Amino acid sequence: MSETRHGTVTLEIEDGIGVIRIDNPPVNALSAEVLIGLRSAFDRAQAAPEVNAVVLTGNSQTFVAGADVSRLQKIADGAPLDTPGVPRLPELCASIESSAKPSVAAIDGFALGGGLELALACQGRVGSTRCRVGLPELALGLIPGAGGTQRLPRLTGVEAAIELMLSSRQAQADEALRLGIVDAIASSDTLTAEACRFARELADGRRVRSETLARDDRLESAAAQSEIMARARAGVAKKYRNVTHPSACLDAIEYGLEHGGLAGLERERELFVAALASEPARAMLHLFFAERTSGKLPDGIEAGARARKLERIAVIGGGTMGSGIAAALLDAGRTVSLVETETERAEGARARIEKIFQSKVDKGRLSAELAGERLAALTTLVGLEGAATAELVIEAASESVELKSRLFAELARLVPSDTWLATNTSTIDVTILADASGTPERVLGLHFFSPAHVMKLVEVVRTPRTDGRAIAEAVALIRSLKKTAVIVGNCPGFLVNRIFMPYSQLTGFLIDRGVDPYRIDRALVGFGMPMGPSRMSDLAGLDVGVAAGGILDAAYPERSYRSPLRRLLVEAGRLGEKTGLGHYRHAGGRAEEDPDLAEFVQRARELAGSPPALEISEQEIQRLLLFGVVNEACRAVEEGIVLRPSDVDVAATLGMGFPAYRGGPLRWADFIGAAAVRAALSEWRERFDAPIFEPAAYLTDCARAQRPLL
Ligand code: 3H9
Repeated sequence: MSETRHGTVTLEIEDGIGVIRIDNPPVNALSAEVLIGLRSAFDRAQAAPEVNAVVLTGNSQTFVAGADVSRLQKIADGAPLDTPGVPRLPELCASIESSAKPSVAAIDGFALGGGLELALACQGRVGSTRCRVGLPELALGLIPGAGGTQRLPRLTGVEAAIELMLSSRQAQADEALRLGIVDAIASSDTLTAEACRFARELADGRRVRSETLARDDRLESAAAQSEIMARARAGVAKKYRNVTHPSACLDAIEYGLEHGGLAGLERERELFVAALASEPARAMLHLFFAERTSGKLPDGIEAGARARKLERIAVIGGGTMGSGIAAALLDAGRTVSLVETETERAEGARARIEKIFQSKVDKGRLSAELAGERLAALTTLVGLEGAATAELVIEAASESVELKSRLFAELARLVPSDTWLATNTSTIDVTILADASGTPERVLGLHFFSPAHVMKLVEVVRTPRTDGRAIAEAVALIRSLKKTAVIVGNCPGFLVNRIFMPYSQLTGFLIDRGVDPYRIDRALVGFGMPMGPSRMSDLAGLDVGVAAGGILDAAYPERSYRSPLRRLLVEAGRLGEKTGLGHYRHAGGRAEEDPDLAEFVQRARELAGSPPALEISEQEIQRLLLFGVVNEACRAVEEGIVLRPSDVDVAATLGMGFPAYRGGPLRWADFIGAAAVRAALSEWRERFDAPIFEPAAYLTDCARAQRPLL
């Protein structure tokens, strides 16, 4: 056996096979060094007379997770597309595909994006039972750029390829085999040997060699293809707003079907380069790293060896939130005791949790067997004693300071001294509960968003006295639930509710100035929010919103604005979806505009002192509301509520549905420019004589120094 090293890539030659192994932790991304190493190892294998075929593989963790995203981010921000001396991935794929000696990819772990594209260019693919393959480029605002749009459809058929690319999802081994992405499956232990056998069979003609790009055996008929494309285009037009990369992906696929794979590769390249230079790609690449940074612990907190894996967790209160939290914990294999005040309520909570699991089974996301196992780890009981052996207690009782304070005092006496006590409050000052417990170092906030088993964001709230280990262990727990933790300081509204406070206040501000609430909603949906502010208020419940708004107004009185509208609606019993009437009329899951709302709006305007009506464009509506969010986010940054500005963007996209293709409030504001945002706020501050528009110091500093907010 001979071995040569090419940076992070090695070439081992044994029994006629050249095994090229990529080892670039953590995820084997295709960095410049890997690309150079691959080119050099591949050329050497092709040139070596003793090599008959090549096996391309990764390390024990992963095959290749794709192009180096940090490099893509630099290009998106203006760096040159190519680096002298570094091979381009599409060209590397082309030479693998057309080389005289066949190549087989041995895929263990992830083959994503450019990683899968490398494998698709090989003449065969063997996956391990733990392989996961996918083309997630669309989730980064891109399209596959190294042949994915051409080669994948030729292996799986157009329909399956489109579904995989548009969803950005990963397929596991059995599905990859069924779809034709891999030709065979082996265990991780035997993977390389199996791939070598496969490669030998190709080399000596026992297996027919076929280039992916030349294949058409899996492609649907021309008529079926045009039907599939038309359906996909209609779906894309319906689902995506303000972005063009999903339809660019379809363009590349269609071009290749019409003009052949080689022409398709060229078209793909042009569209990939255009997507990479676009604002959505810059925004989504920013979020990719922001999300991975958000759970990083602040200086002074050791994440290391002492962090326990929290296994036994008690949830106090089995309402919608408590049940959702319990379901998320059970789903990640934790043991949960759910504590209620009465047997009937405990049974209600169990039924809610069972329903969540049943729906996963019905949708095919979980086997009935595993759902049964997960539910077997749930105990529902009456009385706080049920929390006595927990390592973490998450309190999700009703939003009452008295009730929660009493619970924290009792829990602190009951549970072992190293049990953390977390509250899921969204409005109560965590230090009050910390003081009530008598052991403030054990107390933190874990603010899940509703529905808790679905929403990805959890705000981990630390008070000045929370033990760093509590934060470290809670963050590790949240990550294990496949959720994203953002560590925030304790303040009214924490992060998301606080920065979106002006969003709802300024909606009222515009309504009081004669702007139609439905028009405001449409403008914000046009911007990319999942729903407008009035529709959202109906969903959350107007009574809940008025109560929470009251707390925030009291906490930040110097810059608060409240229209009387929501209070009037609550007084009339119009509480939103739950009563069938709010800003909208709700029936059968649909929300319809209600002509009767005009009367309430009229009264609200009178109560607000009948301010003059405002002429305002759709873009100004969006900016007025969302610059308010940016401004409050700047305050959160300057007060140290977040550890880093990019945490704001992560929280706003995951917690409020701020469109990812705009990168979050601060990235979006940076696209516009801090100075322009500040100038608009100052102008409104003066024109309306309204303190709610007063620019934050951080915004002013960045604007003056011509510095980005991020
Ligand atoms: C592409 O391929 C374009 C081509 O079509 C065309 C090219 C011409 N690059 O997520 P984790 C880092 S587009 C650089 O926490 P996990 C990540 O930042 C690409 N770095 O791990 C983190 O660093 P740190 C298409 C990357 O186990 C560390 O690795 N591919 C990359 O939860 C661990 O990451 C994708 O979109 C990368 N490609 O999940 C796949 N990937 O420790 C992107 C990760 O310093 N990656 N890092 O914070 C993933 O989806 C997940 O990382 C993966 C592992 C599922 C692989």
